[in-house]
Amino acid sequence: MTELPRIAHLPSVCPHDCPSACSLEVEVIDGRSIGRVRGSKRQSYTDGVICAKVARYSERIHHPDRLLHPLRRTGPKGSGQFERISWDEALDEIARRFLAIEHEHGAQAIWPYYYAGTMGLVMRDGINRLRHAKGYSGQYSTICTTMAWTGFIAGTGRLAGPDPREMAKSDCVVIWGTNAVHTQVNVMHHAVKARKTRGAKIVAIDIYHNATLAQADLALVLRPGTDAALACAVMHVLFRDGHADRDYLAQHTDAPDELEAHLTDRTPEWAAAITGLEVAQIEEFAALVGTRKKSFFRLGYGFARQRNGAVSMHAALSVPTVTGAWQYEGGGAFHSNSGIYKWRKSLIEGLDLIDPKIRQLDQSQIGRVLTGDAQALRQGGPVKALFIQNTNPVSVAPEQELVKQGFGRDDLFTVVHEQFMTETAGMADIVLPATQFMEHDDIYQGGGHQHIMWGGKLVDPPGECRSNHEVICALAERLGVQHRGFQMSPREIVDWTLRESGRGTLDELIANDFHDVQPDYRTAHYLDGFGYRDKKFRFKPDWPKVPNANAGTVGPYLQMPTLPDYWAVIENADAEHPFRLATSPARSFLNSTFTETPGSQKKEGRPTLMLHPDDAEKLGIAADDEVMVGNSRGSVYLHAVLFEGLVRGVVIAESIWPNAAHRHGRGINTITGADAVAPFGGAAFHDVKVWIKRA
Ligand SMILES: Nc1nc2c(c(=O)[nH]1)N[C@H]1C(S)=C(S)[C@@H](COP(=O)(O)OP(=O)(O)OC[C@H]3O[C@@H](n4cnc5c(=O)[nH]c(N)nc54)[C@H](O)[C@@H]3O)O[C@H]1N2
Ligand SMILES: Nc1nc2c(c(=O)[nH]1)N[C@H]1C(S)=C(S)[C@@H](COP(=O)(O)OP(=O)(O)OC[C@H]3O[C@@H](n4cnc5c(=O)[nH]c(N)nc54)[C@H](O)[C@@H]3O)O[C@H]1N2
Ligand code: SF4
Ligand SMILES: [Mo]
Repeated sequence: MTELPRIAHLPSVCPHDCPSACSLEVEVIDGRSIGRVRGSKRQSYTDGVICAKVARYSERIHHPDRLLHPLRRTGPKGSGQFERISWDEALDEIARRFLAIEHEHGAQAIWPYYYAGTMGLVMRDGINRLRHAKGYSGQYSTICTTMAWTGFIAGTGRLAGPDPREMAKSDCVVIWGTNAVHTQVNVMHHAVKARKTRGAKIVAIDIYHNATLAQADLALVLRPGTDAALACAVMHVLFRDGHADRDYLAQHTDAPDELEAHLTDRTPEWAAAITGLEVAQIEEFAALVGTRKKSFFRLGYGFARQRNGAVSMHAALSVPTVTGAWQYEGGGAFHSNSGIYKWRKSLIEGLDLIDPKIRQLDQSQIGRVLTGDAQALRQGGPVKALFIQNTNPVSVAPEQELVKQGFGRDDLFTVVHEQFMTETAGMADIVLPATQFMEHDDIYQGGGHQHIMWGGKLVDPPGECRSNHEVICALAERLGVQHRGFQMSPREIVDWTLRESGRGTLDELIANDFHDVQPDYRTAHYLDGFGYRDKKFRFKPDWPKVPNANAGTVGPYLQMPTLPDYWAVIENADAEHPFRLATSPARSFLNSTFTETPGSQKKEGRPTLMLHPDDAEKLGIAADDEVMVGNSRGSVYLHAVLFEGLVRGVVIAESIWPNAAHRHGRGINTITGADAVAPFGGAAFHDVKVWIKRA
């Protein structure tokens, strides 16, 4: 190996679950420790910009509380009493218990459970190879993307859109239902470029006057779950004022005349009553996107985390279709590029071993699954063992009371592979210490952009930490299952996957750190047609048939509106629950990650509830008072922050704090619901009716 200078600047990739998937430049000191982390200037979507929490990553990688050794529980479940054991003892015990459970209850009694704590393809998805090789229960991953992706694909037929760097070439950037300043800072970077260089307007649409709206030229604060009403009224005005591109509509869409007729009575007055916006605001927004054909709609996840979320996403997506914005550089709509990569994942995930008869358990319903809900178990036997990587359900999953009951079961054997003693690890029987991204090799892709990126190992892990891949392979050996993926290194797996997917070789990727795989302009703008066989955009999607992966229909999908419309299936406020709560993301946390770093803790302070001063007064609540917020699922304690930038009756708890940061250890997901959202499932984290009182 060549001698490195005392401080080397080495390339890497942020592995966290964030659409920005930033290319990084990391200061590595003496080949051993991490200094500052910066955004790569070479990768043109990152363009030198990253968020503050990752810039101070040395706090997280060199954190004194990192797990360093395997642990076995010695006290009661959740007591925090563990003893140190060796890796061999840990792996032998896991294998012995898994085999015994399989023998007694069948392989489907074991549920490997994972999510996107790392977005590296090998480390994130390798768990599925073990799952498929053993015939363990499947995971239907619904906690994040299901409603948003379904709503987008419903219109376009494909999960892709114009090059997101085109935001900088737009005349109007519409940031809808994403708090980009918190959740994907690069969107702001490109949008602000457009404002500086060409006088573009930035429109931001949310349910509170958040950090993104503070930077917008037009900030629209509407009632939660009413976005489709706004979209319909905007389209009404576009048709009324001659800003609909009728030639484009005739050529590229399925039912423009029906849409126009349907919108006749979806007036700004109609939408104002539903959304709480002023008629003049709706008119102003419609005039902006009607006259500025280069309008770029950057559609986020947040507004789809409502029980009508798929319908809202599809309605918002329909607006640039009516104006024909897709035809222009800097115009159209973008949500995610996850559809462009088309990986061959048979080696990573062991897809050749899948048995389609095995049940798929809903990730979001882990509380119901573990407490024996027959429907959640798909009428099958109980789950007797969990094997968890890259996720922290005893904090982030809805219906926490059930989740905690489930994890507390004495007859459940739980293994958690983690970097920290999270609230999930705290409930485990065996805890295994995991590497962080700079301590292992992996490949990454951008959801909010179009790069494939290499993140190589930069430093040795502390203590006895092992990567997900190492653990999966070691378990496979002890469980007696075969697949060549278990015999290969991450580098070999990545090289094979790249070659088979037509993306060159690993050496080529490493030589350049990343590849820009943006589809050509005509494809990205759907100029030669949308993703459906007849090439038409769907204003009238056939909801049950929308091509979003492994979907079975759930919820009131038969009542979904056929054309874009306000669909009143949200948890509307009622006499006992006069308020609507959303659990919007905090800036310095990323889900439950970074709740352990001092820099982030200091920035966030304590768990709070933002409420309108008039609502507070009515409830006799003053700033800083402790308040109780609840519904039929339970109740939580937070501290009041009075905030004018809210619609009356709406409250926000920026999240996700550990349960332990709240009184009685009951965190915000105590009161969120796990009922599956139509048409294909998902959790409506921002759609919660509650009562509020002074504690
Ligand atoms: N700092 C930080 N960054 C993150 C995360 C984090 O927790 N913190 N999480 C990461 C993950 S896993 C994901 S999936 C992405 C998600 O990132 P986003 O796409 O930004 O989605 P959300 O974070 O769910 O919510 C975004 C906004 O939607 C708003 N919202 C809620 N309901 C409605 C509604 O009915 N209408 C409208 N118009 N707006 C509504 C919320 O108030 C919030 O401001 O962010 C990632 N990045
Ligand atoms: N109330 C409310 N709840 C929400 C949301 C919300 O907006 N509001 N958002 C939801 C969304 S969008 C999502 S995506 C989920 C996300 O929820 P989670 O999937 O739980 O995401 P994180 O909290 O970031 O937890 C990821 C965990 O993975 C671990 N990890 C990271 N890298 C590795 C690795 O290489 N190996 C191993 N073994 N572990 C690793 C980290 O230490 C961390 O504890 O939360 C959901 N929950
Ligand atoms: S913005 Fe997102 S991808 Fe970029 S460094 Fe921060 S968390 Fe990572
Ligand atoms: Mo997410």
